[in-house]
Amino acid sequence: MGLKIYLDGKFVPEEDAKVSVFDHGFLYGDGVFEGIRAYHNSVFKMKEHVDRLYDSAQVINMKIPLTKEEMTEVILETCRQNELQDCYIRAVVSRGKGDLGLDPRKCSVPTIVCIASSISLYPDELYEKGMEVITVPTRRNGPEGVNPRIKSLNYLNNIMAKIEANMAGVPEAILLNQEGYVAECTGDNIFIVKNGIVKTPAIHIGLLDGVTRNEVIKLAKQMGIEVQETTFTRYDLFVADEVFLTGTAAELIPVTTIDSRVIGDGKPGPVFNRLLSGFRELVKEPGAVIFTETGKKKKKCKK
Ligand code: PXG
Repeated sequence: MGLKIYLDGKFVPEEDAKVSVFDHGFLYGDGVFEGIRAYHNSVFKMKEHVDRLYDSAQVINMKIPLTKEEMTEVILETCRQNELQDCYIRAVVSRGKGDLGLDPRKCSVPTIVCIASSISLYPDELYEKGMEVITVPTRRNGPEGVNPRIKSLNYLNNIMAKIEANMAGVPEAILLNQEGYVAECTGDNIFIVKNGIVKTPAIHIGLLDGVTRNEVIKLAKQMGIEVQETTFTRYDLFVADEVFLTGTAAELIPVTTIDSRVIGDGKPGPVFNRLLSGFRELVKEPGAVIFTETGKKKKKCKK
């Protein structure tokens, strides 16, 4: 059975979910998005994702024609329409339909899409054995260009890095910034552990302010582990005791080799294991509820 997609105020079957070829999201990558996850009938960190979506839109000077409350409801209703209680949700807002010129003033209304689908996860084996990654020649966009804090529809920088990872036969790539400091991966943030201290690149060096990243920082602090948001290089990656990645899809995933160097003792480390267990407890806490008892009753009444 196909998905029901939210498109500009309506739910339509996926085969009818079509956007104009004059949409500036298509022509120029002019727009913003979020990747969100629902666990056991509840959307994880809804507010954080909706806030980031509106911040991204604000920075590109695009007014989303829904309030945050309405957007929250669109996301929940998309899960309901597809009867999904554990899923990956993609909310997309593009500049909308314009003409062939790049002037956004020609686009009168942003296009809003929300998709909820089953999630494709990394295989369990990677969580147990760890992942091989490489650093790639493509550098992360600098904050003075398209700031990586904007979760924009222009992911070419990350896609270039992903191609380089694909060519090397590994699932993820680490991007450095223009100065050679470690920034992040194509769709994940990065952490290292050295002498019991958890370190992750500071936001200002140019990376996405990841929702999972922030939860992991909070968790580590709650566990009494020192956390530093700082700068570090490939050297620090190679000599780290542990390296792991964080993201909505991946949650926390251990890295065991980088550019063929074995990290630590080549298996997921103790700090990683504690943080992953902590995170998996966190996702069980109730968040924005998809199906409430009253919601279910309402659905029945309509039939
Ligand atoms: N950095 C980048 C560049 C991202 O796109 C993250 C970090 C992690 O952030 P969150 O907020 O999810 O903890 C992301 C988000 C995919 C996919 O299909 C993943 C992301 C975005 C788009 C697609 O793997 N990750």
